[in-house]
Amino acid sequence: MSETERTFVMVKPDGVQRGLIGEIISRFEERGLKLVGAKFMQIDDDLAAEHYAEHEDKPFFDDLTDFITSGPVMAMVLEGQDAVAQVRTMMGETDPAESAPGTIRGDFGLDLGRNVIHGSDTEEGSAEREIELFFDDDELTEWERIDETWLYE
Ligand code: D4T
Repeated sequence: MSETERTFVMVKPDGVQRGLIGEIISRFEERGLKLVGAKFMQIDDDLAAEHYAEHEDKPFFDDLTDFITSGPVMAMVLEGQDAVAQVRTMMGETDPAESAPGTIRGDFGLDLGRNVIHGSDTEEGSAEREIELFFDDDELTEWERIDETWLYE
């Protein structure tokens, strides 16, 4: 069943450097997803290791953490109906080369190690864990978009 939920999304350092923050947020806003938290920040080594803990033993772990700490990121929390899965669909595949045109990675990326955006995966608890990792409760705002009655039946 469809339900309102929150997901963690981050424009990675390559997306920030390439001036894609506005374009990416626009896509989510236009789709109807509601921004409830946002933070322009630099990830330190500890946060990178924690965020990517599941990849700790992978050969690409060091490159991944070097990359994610290499420049500022735009971290945000989006809310909406099935927000986690909808954002994943809008992002495309992990590898931009395999992502369909029309998706964020399919439109703005070519290389697996520079895939522009992160969004929580659909595994139970992933989004909550990542939101807590990046945001304090008082950094998230509950509000109603004026178009909500036109977005949802
Ligand atoms: P993120 O977490 O960045 O949104 O990506 P995904 O959720 O789509 O994919 P992931 O966790 O499997 O990979 C995390 C991150 O690692 C990079 N990566 C991945 C890489 O550099 N080489 C690889 O072989 C893989 C599998 C890309 C995304």
